[in-house]
Amino acid sequence: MLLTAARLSKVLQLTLAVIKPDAVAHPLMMEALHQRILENNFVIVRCRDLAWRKQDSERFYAEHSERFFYQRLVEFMSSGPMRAYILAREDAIRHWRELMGPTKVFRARYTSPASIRAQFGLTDTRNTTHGSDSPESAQREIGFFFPDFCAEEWMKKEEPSFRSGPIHYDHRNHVHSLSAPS
Ligand code: 3AN
Repeated sequence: MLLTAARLSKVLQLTLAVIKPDAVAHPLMMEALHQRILENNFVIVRCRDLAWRKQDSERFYAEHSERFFYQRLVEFMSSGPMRAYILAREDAIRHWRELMGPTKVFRARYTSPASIRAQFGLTDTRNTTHGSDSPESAQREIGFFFPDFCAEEWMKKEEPSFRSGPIHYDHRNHVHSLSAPS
């Protein structure tokens, strides 16, 4: 698929998106979520499938360690495979969070019925997806999931070309690139 990205004039912003174990467990749901990413004009900069040990989960969610749902969250996030993405778009953080909808699934169904959490979420913990909530957390979370990725370098060297396009979608690796996949 060829995307002509000349439409984009604002600088692309990076965010970290995760498809959580409840959704990855259902291949059709995972495919539907992947399509939502593509349909909503996100550039998929990186994509990786992984699983967490309990310690990874505890470290990632350390800020919630005093909350009543912490243990449940930690167990859940290390209960099976996940898929992580680095996404780029103008205002990527806000757009991805809007697409996910509110944290609480019942609220999402009521206030944002078209959102991902409204449509696919099971409970307030098993709510399908994660998204960074600020540029600072995006930077930290991208580093957590993609330690070899240098956001600063990508913004300097790749962002202008991805913004002005054309860009291609590589079906095999589930990412966009500047050159057509061979
Ligand atoms: P969000 O993921 O929408 O930014 P946070 O950062 O407040 O929400 O919470 C992190 C994760 O903790 C949520 N995605 C959800 O899995 C879980 N969580 C948050 N609030 C609750 C709650 N009231 N009950 C159960 N789990 C929750």
